[in-house]
Amino acid sequence: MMNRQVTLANRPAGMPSESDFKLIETPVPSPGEGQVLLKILYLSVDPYLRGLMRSTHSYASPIGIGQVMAGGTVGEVVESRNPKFQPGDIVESYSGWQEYALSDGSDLRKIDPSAAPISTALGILGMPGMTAYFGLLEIGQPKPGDTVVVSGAAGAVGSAVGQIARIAGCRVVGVAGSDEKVRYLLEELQFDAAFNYKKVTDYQAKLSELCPSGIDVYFDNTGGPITDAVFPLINNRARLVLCGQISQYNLEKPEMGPRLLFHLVVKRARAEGFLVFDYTARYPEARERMAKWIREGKLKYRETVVEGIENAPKAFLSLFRGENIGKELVKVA
Ligand code: NAP
Ligand code: FER
Repeated sequence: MMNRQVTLANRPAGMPSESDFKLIETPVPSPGEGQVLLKILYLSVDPYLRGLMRSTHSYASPIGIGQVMAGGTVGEVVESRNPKFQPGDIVESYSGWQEYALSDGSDLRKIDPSAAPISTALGILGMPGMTAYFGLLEIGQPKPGDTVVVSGAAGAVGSAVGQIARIAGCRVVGVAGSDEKVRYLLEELQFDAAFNYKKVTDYQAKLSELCPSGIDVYFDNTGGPITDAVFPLINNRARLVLCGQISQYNLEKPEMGPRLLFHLVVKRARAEGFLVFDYTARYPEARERMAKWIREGKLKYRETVVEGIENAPKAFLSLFRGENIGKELVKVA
């Protein structure tokens, strides 16, 4: 039996393309003592992978040329030589872009398939959901009545941020890249306001119109000109949550922009970056609250699912074109 895998073929300069990846086949490995064989069912494609495609070191080691692309996965145990796992168990792992993978069990988290669809372990109840929860609640410190602006608002993280801010009693304004996304935010997710940044030229004027009381919390997924437009509108003691800068991930040299930090001085505001991994010990409590909000209908989610391991590169690239609504996933089997 063969294992299809997607490897990194080249380190891209700028926007990656499908030719930067290579689909290969290797024999499905057999589990050794203490190991399990996983059949991957879903894999997650995420913006941070663009950073791992560079040769420079970041929080995780770069992916080597010829190595299997990294990424979060949900799989089924199909063979087990580890007493903690039985065939049929559904687990979250970090197995990357392949159809089968071995694990010694140390990186596996069992998932209860009766509690929620298993794909949510990579989305709303997984890393992106945890990012929204801790980024907004811990770093953003939203108070009832605050105006919260979120960029990348219709994506996996952003769509959860806006809804959690609503649950926290805030007024929520989303920025997203299509009319369909804006409709989704307003009609399905009950955002108070939203606009399509691809159709608006003066972001500051638009935000000022949509945030008549100024901005108390900004949750930044994109950076770039959207973020530039936020600074002049922040209120005293505003919190800028620096979650991601996707507009910058494919640039080869830093973009020159206006120097805006003086706004933080006069508004006594705080801009703080965070990485979700610092909160892993608290994922269980967050997952429980988020699952409850989902059951109560207060927290909705969407997934954009592409089928087949061979389409993983396409799915990944679609993130940078904004083709996804909610969490972008690949259904592997
Ligand atoms: P996502 O939002 O589901 O997908 C990416 C979205 O980014 C696209 O749908 C697209 O939507 C938008 N985008 C792409 N290029 C853009 C550009 N040039 N300007 C503005 N928007 C652009 O992805 P996600 O997984 O939820 O991640 C969102 C952000 O959170 C990313 O920056 C990611 O790196 C960050 N993140 C950080 C952590 C952490 O621990 N700090 C953890 C997870 C994710 P549009 O149609 O709106 O353009
Ligand atoms: C992300 C962007 C960046 C992310 C992690 C990072 C988990 C970390 C980068 C680094 O440490 O260099 O979306 O998600």
